Amino acid sequence: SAAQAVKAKTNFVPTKEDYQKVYNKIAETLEADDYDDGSYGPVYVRLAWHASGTYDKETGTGGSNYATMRFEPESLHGANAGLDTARTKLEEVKKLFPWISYGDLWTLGGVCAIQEASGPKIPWRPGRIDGFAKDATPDGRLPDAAQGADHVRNIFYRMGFNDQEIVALIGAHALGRCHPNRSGFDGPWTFSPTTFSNAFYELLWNEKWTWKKWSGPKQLEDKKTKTLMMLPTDYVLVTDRSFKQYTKKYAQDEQAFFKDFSAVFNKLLELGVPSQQWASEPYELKTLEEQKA
Ligand code: ZEM
Repeated sequence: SAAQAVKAKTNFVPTKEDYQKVYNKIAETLEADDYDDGSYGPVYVRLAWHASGTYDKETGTGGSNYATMRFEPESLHGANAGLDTARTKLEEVKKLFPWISYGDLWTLGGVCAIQEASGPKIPWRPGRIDGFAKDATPDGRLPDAAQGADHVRNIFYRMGFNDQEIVALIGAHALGRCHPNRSGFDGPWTFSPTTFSNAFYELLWNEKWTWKKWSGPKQLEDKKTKTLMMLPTDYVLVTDRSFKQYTKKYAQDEQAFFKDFSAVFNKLLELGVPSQQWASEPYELKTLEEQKA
């Protein structure tokens, strides 16, 4: 009966195996011939980041807990332009696993995308709950790519990160690209935008970067091929005295980057989730490749 179905649903306590099934289904949605560079991975990572990066440590507001980007006006905030593609795609997974919260689904999407793109393992745990439009934070909490080091620090210090963590987090720009119809900026950061690596830092140091001559927003291009880009906020990672020591380290040592990125991305995705809500210790979920025979 309907009542029994509801009871079965409320009594259902998902296990690690259930989350591995969700992970696997997300992984199956990543590849798409008709989208960007053939993968939804980068935009899943961006969704996980924007859902989490609204956190303010002083007030404890924001973060991935309530998945408030489902609602207006947050879904219409300029920084979130284009993230509807990721939310819509992940609905395919939500339909199969209706018991998962949106915050858990979106953050697991980011973890899955990084692991499947040959990135580090990211510990992840369930426990976020769905909230309401009233739980949303005001516009302006996410970074503005046109600004400088002070702005980057103000935004990330508000979330509780230090300079090393800021540099490690922005290395996610190894993945994906800018879209003129979303942010106004144009192009990928690396030659392999669907592979997670330390290429972002290597390119920052090894290429010569010049301001692109165009009518769009101020961005840099690599002098040699003019096919890659850097945002003004990316470039401060090699000009700022404090930031650049970490950028140098991560360019030289991919293992160090992977280790630090794993820790800081896990921290990002947990911001603002009350500790009593966590349903388990963090899991290390397996890649599709690791599950083959
Ligand atoms: Zn991004 N990011 N980001 N970022 N980002 C874009 C794309 C992606 C900044 C930013 O303004 C932009 C972090 C930090 C910062 C990703 C992950 C993470 C784009 C292009 C912009 C403009 C959007 C578009 O046009 O589609 C700024 C200013 C940042 C800090 C100062 C952090 C932290 C991230 C994760 C840990 C990813 C994966 C993308 C690529 C998205 C895609 O669709 O390909």
